[in-house]
Amino acid sequence: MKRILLMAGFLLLAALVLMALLELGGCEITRDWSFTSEIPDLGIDTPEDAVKWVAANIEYEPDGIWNNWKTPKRTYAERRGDCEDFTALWMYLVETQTEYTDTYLIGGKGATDETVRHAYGWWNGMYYEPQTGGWFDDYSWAFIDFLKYDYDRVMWLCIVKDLT
Ligand SMILES: [Ca+2]
Ligand SMILES: [Ca+2]
Repeated sequence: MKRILLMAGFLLLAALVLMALLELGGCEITRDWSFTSEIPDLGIDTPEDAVKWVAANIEYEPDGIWNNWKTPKRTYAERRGDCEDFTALWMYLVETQTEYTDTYLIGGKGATDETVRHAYGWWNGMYYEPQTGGWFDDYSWAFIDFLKYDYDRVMWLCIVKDLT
């Protein structure tokens, strides 16, 4: 009898472990590994179209404790994110829906307050602010650049840092 109970206990434990693994697997499956575009054609032809589209359609939502880099498809699907998510989506739309490439994400510090950290876009000598839909040839009145990541790096960061 004791043996049977022990066996039943082991089976139950194994089942729970298996369910936990499947559950984790389920989370993995919902993540965006492929980057093949499921975002429909949004009628975007230029980086300016893309920045206007993102500003008009994505709502600002701050990250929690972690700085979570969402994949562009997820930001698109949820219609919300914060600065790096806005910028990654802008880059993705430019790179996949226009004839233009070589977009960058810029990390900036506040021009008057260095503790402020912000992400925005850059392409061909122009700064793009996807939270407001504007673009400028000089953004130093607001932010001082401190890092510049290319498209591949940003898409990779969106995979490894999309943790929720
Ligand atoms: Ca963030
Ligand atoms: Ca984020």
